[in-house]
Amino acid sequence: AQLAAELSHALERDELHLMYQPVVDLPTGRIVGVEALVRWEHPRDGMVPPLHFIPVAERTGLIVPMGTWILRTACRQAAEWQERYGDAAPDRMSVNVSARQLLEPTFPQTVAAVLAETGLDPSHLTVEITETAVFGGGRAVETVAAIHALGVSIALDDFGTGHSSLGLLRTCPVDVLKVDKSFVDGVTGTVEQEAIATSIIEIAQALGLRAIAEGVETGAQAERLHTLGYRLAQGFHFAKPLRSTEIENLITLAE
Ligand code: G
Ligand code: G
Ligand code: MN
Ligand code: NA
Repeated sequence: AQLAAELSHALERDELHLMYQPVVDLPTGRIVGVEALVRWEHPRDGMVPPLHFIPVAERTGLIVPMGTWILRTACRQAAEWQERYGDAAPDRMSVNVSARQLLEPTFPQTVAAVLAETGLDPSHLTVEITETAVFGGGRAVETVAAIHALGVSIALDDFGTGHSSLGLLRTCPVDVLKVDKSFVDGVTGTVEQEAIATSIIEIAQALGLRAIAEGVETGAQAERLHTLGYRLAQGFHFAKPLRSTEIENLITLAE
């Protein structure tokens, strides 16, 4: 209850900020995208991890205004990078959206308003949803379809760990599969474990979807994923979530 009360002031007191984790093109090593990840710097307790406060924000409904702030901040940052660096800027900004936000029928209008306000072209935005978020109700799928219709990409986060992975690919417009770290860990494990990562890239290729391998921690995993046909990857091996200025240093270095 204490946390919920303090969290409700965090937005207005400017205690939240975003970090950005690079998504890397395996063949070239180029940063082709970033995923925005929210952080709460509590005035007394220091950094509170999202795994602690996102569930609280979901329960209280605070995730709705907080999610809009996250979306606006990420889109503003992406628009600024596009303007400043052009083709050298990461092509895509990925934003996590929780189940609770998808239950708001007005959410697609919020996305449209944020794109208009920030001037970000929808082709530069990806919204990450989980399988579980869209599994619950038909309404969430309609909401996702409306966002997709704006020209925004839809990514299925933690792919393979939820409830209805494969059926969902038929009913919900999806552009990107984010392959869960548990399967990425398997590529340097047994033949059976590797077979899952292989099957997922085959599904992605057959359906014309992009696949991003998540949680890549070693060079051996990165090489193996590339050999299996993966093109995009994210993880501590390449970069942890970074401050915007650190991303800018990387862009300038690569230019
Ligand atoms: O860095 P990591 O500790 O950032 O994130 C932990 C969890 O919190 C992940 O499941 C991630 O998807 C979620 N998360 C991080 N940032 C956001 C955000 O901006 N919105 C939502 N809904 N979830 C987030
Ligand atoms: O659920 P989602 O995929 O949005 O969560 C992203 C989370 O994964 C964040 O907490 C982020 O900090 C974390 N993360 C990113 N790369 C790695 C990695 O290589 N290893 C581990 N253990 N976590 C990672
Ligand atoms: Mn994510
Ligand atoms: Na994920």
